[in-house]
Amino acid sequence: MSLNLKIDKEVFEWYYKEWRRQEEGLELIPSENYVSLAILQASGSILTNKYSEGYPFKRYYGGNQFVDQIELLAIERAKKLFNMEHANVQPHSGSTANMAAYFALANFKDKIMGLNLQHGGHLTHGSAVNFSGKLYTFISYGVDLQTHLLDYDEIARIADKEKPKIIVCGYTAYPRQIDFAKFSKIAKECGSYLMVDMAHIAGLIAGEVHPSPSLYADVITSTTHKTLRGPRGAFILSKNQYAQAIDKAVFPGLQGGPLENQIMAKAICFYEAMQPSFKVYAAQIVKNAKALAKALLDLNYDLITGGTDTHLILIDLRSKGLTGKEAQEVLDKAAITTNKNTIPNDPQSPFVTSGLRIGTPAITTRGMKEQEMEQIAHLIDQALKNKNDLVKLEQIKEKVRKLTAEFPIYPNLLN
Ligand code: DSN
Repeated sequence: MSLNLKIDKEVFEWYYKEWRRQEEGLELIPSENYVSLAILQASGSILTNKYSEGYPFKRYYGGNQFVDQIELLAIERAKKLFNMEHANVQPHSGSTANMAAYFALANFKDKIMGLNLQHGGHLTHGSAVNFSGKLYTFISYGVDLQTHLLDYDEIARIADKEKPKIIVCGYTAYPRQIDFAKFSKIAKECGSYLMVDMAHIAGLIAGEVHPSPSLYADVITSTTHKTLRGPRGAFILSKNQYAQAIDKAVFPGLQGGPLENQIMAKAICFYEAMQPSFKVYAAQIVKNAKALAKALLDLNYDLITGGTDTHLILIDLRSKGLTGKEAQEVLDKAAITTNKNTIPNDPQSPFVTSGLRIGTPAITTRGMKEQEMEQIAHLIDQALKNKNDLVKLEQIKEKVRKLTAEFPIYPNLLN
């Protein structure tokens, strides 16, 4: 693979640098991960050559007899892994998956309820600048401003008043478990569909360290590339009664040809997530996140909700006199990759923010454990305390390089 990539020298030069960045840096963005070599190869496989508009055995192109079998494997594995009746594995992204779910369950302008973006919701959960906020009437719920936890009584009160067509739960910056049974009760009482966007926690659910929404959700959407450690892409699960509407919404409603190379990689991702070793991985993600949270608390960092039950930690930087943007930029200089994030009722703009979102899926894939989490908390702290000292930041980067060298990911990829 590497030799052929070298044919385009300009691209290869940047690709080489990106490989080194991934290999030598600490990846703490909670929505990123490192896929297996099998998944990497499936993504770059000959299936990228094939047009397969339609669904297995109902295609608009010939020559799909083998691709059909691969897509079917992905579908069957997704259903089994998450214990749902129907799966559509074609969505290219989480946003498309959410769009398809809305298309299937609601009409334009209908009311949909989702968590406020500033409190940890996603752009597609009703942001005014996103299709969701433009096409539907979104009603936001927030977290409790003291505890930063979901307030189920308040959510029930809003749902009862607004009677939304869909209630969406599942978030991008919420560090605690979600009580799907409570959401289901609220949705049932006001005649709403319950949609769970489990993108962030899909791997934790597959690994049985977060409760599953399968008994409660009408529709579940997810990406494959976060804690689930699969290729970039998405899928939708549902009860059988919504299968046809979901499939129609994805194709021909929103997409044309599915990316069968990515679908093959999704099939492998689901296979990997069914192995006993994945349960060990998922459990370690949470153990690492708890250890990292504790080490940060010991260093006097304020954490939203005071800690984590998941893969994700949201640091409130206000007491440190830093914005999220500053912290992200300083840590980048030390080869520690994080992302700025709003905190509930953030006084800063979404581009600046007062929060920093970090997580453990990628470093856990590298094999790091609790002991390394303590080291990482100190590296973060040292970097932030020396934000203007380029020599110090370079020294911290060297420490990061030494640490990551002990836990290689794709050491021979470009040989
Ligand atoms: N952009 C994703 C995240 O980083 O959480 C959500 O889609």
